Amino acid sequence: MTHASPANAMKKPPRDNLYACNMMPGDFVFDEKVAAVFEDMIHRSVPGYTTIIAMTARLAETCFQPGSRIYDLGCSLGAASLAIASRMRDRTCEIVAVDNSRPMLDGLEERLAALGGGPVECRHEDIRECIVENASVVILNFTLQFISPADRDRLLRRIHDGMTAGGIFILSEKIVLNDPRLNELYIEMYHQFKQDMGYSEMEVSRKRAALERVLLPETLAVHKARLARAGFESVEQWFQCFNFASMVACKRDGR
Ligand code: GEK
Repeated sequence: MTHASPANAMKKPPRDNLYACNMMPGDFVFDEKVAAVFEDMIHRSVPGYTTIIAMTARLAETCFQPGSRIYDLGCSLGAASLAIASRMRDRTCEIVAVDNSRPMLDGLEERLAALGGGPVECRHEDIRECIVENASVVILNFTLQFISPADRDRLLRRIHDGMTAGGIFILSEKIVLNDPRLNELYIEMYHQFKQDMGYSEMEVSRKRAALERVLLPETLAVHKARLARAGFESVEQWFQCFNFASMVACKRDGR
C-alpha cells in the first residue's frame, strides 16, 4: 500500500469568503460550500492549527502500538490522518478517519486518490455511533465542541474503552475561561487574529453568530474532569494559544 504525503496532495486551497456577503447567516453546517473552502478557513480561524496538526502526527508516530489502529474522529479533510500517514511511511499502520459530513469525506477521498491511496479508511459515520476498537491513538481535534454536551461523557467513555492499554487520546478544543475579564480578552485577541488573517470585522461577527448555537466550548477544567470520569489515568495540556488548546490523555498501561 502506498503512503500519503500531504504536500503532494494539496493544491492552493480556495479562499474562504463565505461570510463576506450581505445575507444573514443561518446556523453553521459542514456542507459542500464549507468543505470547498475548509482548508483555508481552518488555517485562518484556528491559531496554532499548523503546529497542532504537526505535533498530533509526532505524538501518533511516537505512541502508536504495532498491530493497533489510529482513529481521527471528526477528520474533516483528513489533515491529521494525512500528516500521520506521511510520518508513518515506513511502518504498517491502519488509520480510521470518521466524519458525518459527506462533502468533507469526499474531499479526503479526493486527496487520497491524488496520492495514489494510503493507509486511511474513510468512514461516513456519526462519531457518537462509531465503534472504536484496538486503538492506541485517538484524535478528536476541534470536534467535541460540536457534540451536544449531554452526549460528551458517553462519547469519551466509549473512546477510552476502545483503546489499548497505554494508548493516548489527543483532544483539541476551543475553550472558555472562568474569569470573565480574561475570557473577553482572549476572545478579543482571537478576533484580532482573524482580522490579521484577512477576515473583515463583519465576516468575524457573522461567523460568530452562525456558530453561537452550534459550537459549545467548555473550560479546560471541565474537559479534564470529563477525561478523568471517562477513565483516563492522566491528562496534560500540551498547547494553548488564547482560547484554543490541546490536551493529551493516557489510558492506564496495564502494568
Ligand atoms: C482537523 N479535525 O482538520 N460525527 C462525525 N463528525 C462530526 C460530528 C459527528 N457527530 N459533528 C461534527 N463532525 C479536523 C477539524 S472540524 C472543526 C474538525 C471546525 C465533524 C464535522 O463534519 C467537521 O468536519 C468536524 O467534525 C469539525 O483537524 O470546523 O472547527
